[in-house]
Amino acid sequence: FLPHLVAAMVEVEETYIMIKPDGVQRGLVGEIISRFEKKGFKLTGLKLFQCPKELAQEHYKDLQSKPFFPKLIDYITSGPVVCMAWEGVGVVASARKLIGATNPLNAEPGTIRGDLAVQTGRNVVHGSDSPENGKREIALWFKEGELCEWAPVQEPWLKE
Ligand code: IDP
Ligand code: MG
Repeated sequence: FLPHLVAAMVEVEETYIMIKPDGVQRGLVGEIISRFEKKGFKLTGLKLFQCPKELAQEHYKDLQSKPFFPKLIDYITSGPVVCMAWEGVGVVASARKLIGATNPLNAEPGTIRGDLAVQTGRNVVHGSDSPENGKREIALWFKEGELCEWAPVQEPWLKE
């Protein structure tokens, strides 16, 4: 592949990142946001939010048959969460790498879960698992007018 053809194949994606109630209660909000900021992705939405049960159930509907589902819904609605939308080329997979494995004991050091958590049921952060789910989840958690389109001044220093 010629470099310009490869560049044309990479697409700007959106991902939904959420700091779960344990991350908020433990004072990890700044730490977690800074990892995505420092990486160079673009923040397009941010709010502190007390999630209603119905929204948590809709967000995690693919897991509704799992035995841990009721506890998961209790956990996600147990206190405020920080909802974020992030944008960038390859942001979905890259954010999952920054977050680390679902079970924090299996998450590599250097990842958010690897550095900051010990249990699957208290793994401090969520990240969308595909570009399609990124779009779906951002539409689920944010209302119209809550997202910002903007051009970070650092962009020429991140992208050649
Ligand atoms: P992910 O958050 O890494 O994408 P998923 O398998 O999509 O992992 O599960 C969603 C969330 O459900 C997890 O982040 C975790 O909070 C919770 N969860 C998953 N598996 C278990 C479990 O076996 N026990 C308790 N909670 C679980
Ligand atoms: Mg998942």
